[in-house]
Amino acid sequence: MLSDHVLPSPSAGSLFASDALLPAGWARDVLIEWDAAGRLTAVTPGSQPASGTPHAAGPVLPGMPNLHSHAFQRAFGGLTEFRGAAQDSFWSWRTLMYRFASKISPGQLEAIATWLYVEMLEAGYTSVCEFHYLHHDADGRPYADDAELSLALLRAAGRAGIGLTLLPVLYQTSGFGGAAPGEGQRRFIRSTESMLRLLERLRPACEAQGARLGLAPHSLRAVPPDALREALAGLDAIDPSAPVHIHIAEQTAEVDACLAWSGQRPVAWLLDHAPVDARWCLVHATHMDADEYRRAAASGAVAGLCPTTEANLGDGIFDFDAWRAADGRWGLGSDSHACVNAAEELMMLEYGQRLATRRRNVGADAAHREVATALTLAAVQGGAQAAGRAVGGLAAGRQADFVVLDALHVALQGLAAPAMLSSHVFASHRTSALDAVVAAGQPRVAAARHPLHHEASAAFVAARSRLLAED
Ligand code: NGQ
Ligand code: ZN
Repeated sequence: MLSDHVLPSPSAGSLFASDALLPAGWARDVLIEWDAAGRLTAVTPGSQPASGTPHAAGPVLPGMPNLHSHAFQRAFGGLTEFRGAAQDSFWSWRTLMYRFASKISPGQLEAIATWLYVEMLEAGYTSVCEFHYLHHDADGRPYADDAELSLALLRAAGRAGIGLTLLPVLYQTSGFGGAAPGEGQRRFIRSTESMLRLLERLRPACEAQGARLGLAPHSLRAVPPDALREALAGLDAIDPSAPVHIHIAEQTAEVDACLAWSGQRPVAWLLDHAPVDARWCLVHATHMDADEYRRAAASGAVAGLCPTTEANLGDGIFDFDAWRAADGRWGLGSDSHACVNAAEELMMLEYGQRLATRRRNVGADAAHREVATALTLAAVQGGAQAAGRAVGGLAAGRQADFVVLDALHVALQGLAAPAMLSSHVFASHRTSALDAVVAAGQPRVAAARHPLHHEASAAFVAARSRLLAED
């Protein structure tokens, strides 16, 4: 078990940064101030450094919201990178993942998630949307407390000190047209009614922790149309602005199956049958036609891009040019946690686009010439929208979530601030150039380490060893 690590008690604070990345771009001599609730009260460029105000060790960036996580999958990272079938695929990976998921106990989930959230903070993420579908025990029976595993995730986020959007997942079928769920899916299954009861049960616990509660219909494969409608109506009765996330069009086989079932592609079907708007996060949305790119962007929904997982699983490449031409919003998720590092996701996103288009600096835009700057600002904004929390960057009224780069790191030293961020993303080891991470105004990571680093990593390793020994 983990010891009782006590997070610092909330207090107001301030920081002077020679350079800070504000929503409109880089600014000089910025005084950042927040209150005891962890909210920014003022962000003032052109300030004088006052004595007594701490100075940042390098450029200050907005903390990155991670918009898509399946925490338990962190423990089997690296364990599917071998040839199983003659042709391994997303679907053969999923079979291995289900086998692993079938064994995890509540204590193991908590240990895995606590370490994962520590890793996230150490790698520049200050909040996370947890797309949580492991609901029941290994036999598919509800725990004595039906919210057991959801509460384990809430505790893990609370102990690590990362902001949370908890998205309990509705999962009912194994394919389009109401196909019965398989053996490997029994821990995921809930009636719509049981989901709405779970949301009611979780609401006060989330509120107490400053976490946001939303709902995640797993996919159109897993949630039939009637259940989707009823669940959304039930969610609206609880919180009409709660976030809604769904996996969609990640694999071409899903597109083909949806066409066979309905005559429509998944994103087109969803846009025609659900009230998709700015509350929604379309996770992956990899395979859309030109019309779907235009319509999905116009809906105001966020595209939840998970570049390293999409590469790891062989999903395909999102058409970033088409999405941006339509003014689409987007953010980043670490999903299966093959990689847990905000800067590395940015790098992978940009490199995927370079490989596909044979161009460079695809992510730069008219307002920001530096790719890393442009991508960071857009991903923070889209991530905040998907999270349904005020975590959209360094501005008064938002949460004090930020990252301080280490200006003395070899890859950064002597460079101008925008080039430091570029080097952090494209030319450093990407965690080594981080000095400090602050979430909700509280220092979570100092000198690149979270206080729970050793304890939580040891508990993670022990949990993984036990899981593998049961194989
Ligand atoms: C998941 N993961 O729910 O963990 C999915 C796989 C599925 C990703 N799509 C399962 N990356 O989509 O059926
Ligand atoms: Zn996912």
